[in-house]
Amino acid sequence: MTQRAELTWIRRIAAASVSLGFLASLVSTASSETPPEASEGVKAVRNFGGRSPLMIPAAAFATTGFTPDSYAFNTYGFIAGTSSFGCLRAPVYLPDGATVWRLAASMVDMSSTDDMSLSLVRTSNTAYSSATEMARVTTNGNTADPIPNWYMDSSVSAPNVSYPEYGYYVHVCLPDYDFQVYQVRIDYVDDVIFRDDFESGGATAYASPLSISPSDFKPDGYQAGEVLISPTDGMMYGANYAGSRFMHAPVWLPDGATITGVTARVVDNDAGGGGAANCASGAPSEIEFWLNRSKGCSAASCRDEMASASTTGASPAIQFLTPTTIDFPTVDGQQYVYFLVLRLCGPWHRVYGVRITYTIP
Ligand SMILES: [Ca+2]
Ligand SMILES: [Ca+2]
Repeated sequence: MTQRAELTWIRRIAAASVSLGFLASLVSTASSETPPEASEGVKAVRNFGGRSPLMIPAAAFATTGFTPDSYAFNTYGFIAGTSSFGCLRAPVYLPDGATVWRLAASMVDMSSTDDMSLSLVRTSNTAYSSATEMARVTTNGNTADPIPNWYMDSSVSAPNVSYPEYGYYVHVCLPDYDFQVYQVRIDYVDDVIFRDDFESGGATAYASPLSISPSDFKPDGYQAGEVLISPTDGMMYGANYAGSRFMHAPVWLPDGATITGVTARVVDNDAGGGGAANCASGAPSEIEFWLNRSKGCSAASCRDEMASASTTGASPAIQFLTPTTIDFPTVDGQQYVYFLVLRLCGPWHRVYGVRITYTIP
């Protein structure tokens, strides 16, 4: 977009905002006269795990945009602070009508001078600048080793989940490299299960396959901009012919489901060895991805690699990368979070999406 075009858009937005107040009043009037059906919210909630608790993987967090280099994602499944202070958010998808009764987070605090807070926040979709902190957990650690602890808050304000009036997210600021976040757990009571035929697999929100688009993937904050998403077809690719870049994405599956397959649709036309059109010499010239699960603890036994696959050679054709085996295929949503890690480097490493098929008991 040219500078002139940008200015035109800014003027249009400014002009439009004058009438937004009027529009907002129309919207709020309309929504109060025509309450949405309860099922509408449920169908919109793709990331709902199926039953309490909702487990949010660290891979779901993204920078708020201020100081994006303030965090790094560790493939063991946690986010760690860096020397820069910065804040992260992750969306929270709960079933419509649920009542939240506890927020918990598995976090590391190795600082004697600082603590870290993580909040569950409700934001209004109709009122300007209206956010409510529903619950908050604060670390009080000062440990020499990065051992995560569970912090919990059972006094929840505004606990009733309501769509489309509100949206929900968790927010955390990492002061520095003494802090880590492993996973977030939200416990709730819900009557949705009994009215949306979840058990028979009939609910739209749970239909297999789970399709994970490139937009679900995030880089470590300090590598922001080194993997890009094409605005025309949504494909993800390396921005330059540098070394390995790791992307991560949360995987939301219903508790109790059995994973039957995982496939990434990719192009690998990078022959390696450096040169004008290949990733840096010494960098792996193959796309590789892993499906992992982790618990909110730091021991090696807390993380399992479930499946992985890698390209070979170079070809401009789209190929389907499908691991031959899947370990721990039964989704244990009571303990584990699930996430994908994907390695790519240059512009000839392209990812079009990942698809996970599963069955519901
Ligand atoms: Ca502390
Ligand atoms: Ca290759």
